[in-house]
Amino acid sequence: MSGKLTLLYQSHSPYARKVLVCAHELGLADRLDVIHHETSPTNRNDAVFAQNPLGKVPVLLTPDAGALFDSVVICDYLDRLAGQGTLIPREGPARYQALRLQALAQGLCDAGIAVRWETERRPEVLRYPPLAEGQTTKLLEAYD
Ligand SMILES: N[C@@H](CCC(=O)N[C@@H](CS)C(=O)NCC(=O)O)C(=O)O
Repeated sequence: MSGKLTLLYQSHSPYARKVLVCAHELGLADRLDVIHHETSPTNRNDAVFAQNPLGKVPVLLTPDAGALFDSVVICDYLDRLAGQGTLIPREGPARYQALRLQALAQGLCDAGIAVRWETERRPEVLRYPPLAEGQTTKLLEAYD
């Protein structure tokens, strides 16, 4: 499949970075137009919402499959585009090992962002320290 691929991206998004690493690992990075978009639940980005009703990046605009989100779907698309099942094996236990690792990475991203909201982004009076501690525990367990 040829044609342009546009990645709606945010440099501080671990999910968007994961997609870019995936593209580099698969030798597809040259095919991507990477466009930075600031977006957050408290900073609506209409251009992102136009492609993803969740208002989140990453989104990959493809010629054959429309606007793809989220990062798990995009990585699967890129892996198939590269042709070999290089990062996500097609069959057997190796497939589930890769998907489990990806789920762990997703969970690390989710917990990391939750910690950041509870420690930096949310106004101090609205923070709930036990939530930050619980999410930090998940990070530590997952990295171990
Ligand atoms: N599960 C999604 C998570 C994407 C996500 O949460 N992206 C954040 C940036 S780190 C975002 O765009 N947030 C904007 C919002 O929640 O409104 C994925 O794997 O792509």
